[in-house]
Amino acid sequence: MPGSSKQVAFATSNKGKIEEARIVLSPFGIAVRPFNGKGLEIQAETVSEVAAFSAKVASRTYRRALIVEDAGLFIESLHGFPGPFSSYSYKTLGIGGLLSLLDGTRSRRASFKSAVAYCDPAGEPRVFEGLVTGMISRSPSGANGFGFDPVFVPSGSRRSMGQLTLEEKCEVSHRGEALRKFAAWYTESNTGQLF
Ligand code: ITT
Repeated sequence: MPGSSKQVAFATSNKGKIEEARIVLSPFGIAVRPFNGKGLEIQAETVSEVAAFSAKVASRTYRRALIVEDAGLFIESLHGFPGPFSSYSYKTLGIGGLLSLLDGTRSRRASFKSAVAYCDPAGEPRVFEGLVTGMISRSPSGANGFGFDPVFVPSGSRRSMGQLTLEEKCEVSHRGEALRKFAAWYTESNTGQLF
């Protein structure tokens, strides 16, 4: 029912993702309910496969409709690393370790990819993708956002995502794009709880 208010459960352990989803989805009249039950995460080459699998398993396990989002940082000169290993790389290498891997490399081009997967207990997952291209800076700057934001400078920006407000980040980010695609479908579809 277009124009009506809906809500969606977002299964994630990352509070930053919840904040960003609220910023992007509230103008569509979609309220975000954090849900602590993401379940299994497979290792796969694409964020879409990971998100689709997690959403399907979690929706069946918890018997509820929900979204899951998987994201990763893909660095060209490292052949796409950390990509699907972004979460693990952030926890182990950290920002400093990632910058060391780029010492002496000429190209610092990179992109963030996001996949938002929606699934209900009886259905198959629907996946919405987003991408932002940019560069890895030589040193971190800014304290906003999370993860690798302080070293990622989106194309056309002079500031890192860590220096952008969350609203500015969401206008250009991979997650913002994927969530807006999800919202366009969700507001028009018959699915989702009205409140
Ligand atoms: P959930 O799986 O519980 O949702 P997570 O933080 O583990 O939370 P991902 O596996 O999707 O989420 O994210 C992989 C990592 O990629 C994440 O931990 C960050 O280090 C990095 N990352 C993803 N999106 C990012 C963003 O918008 N800004 C900065 N770093 C990001």
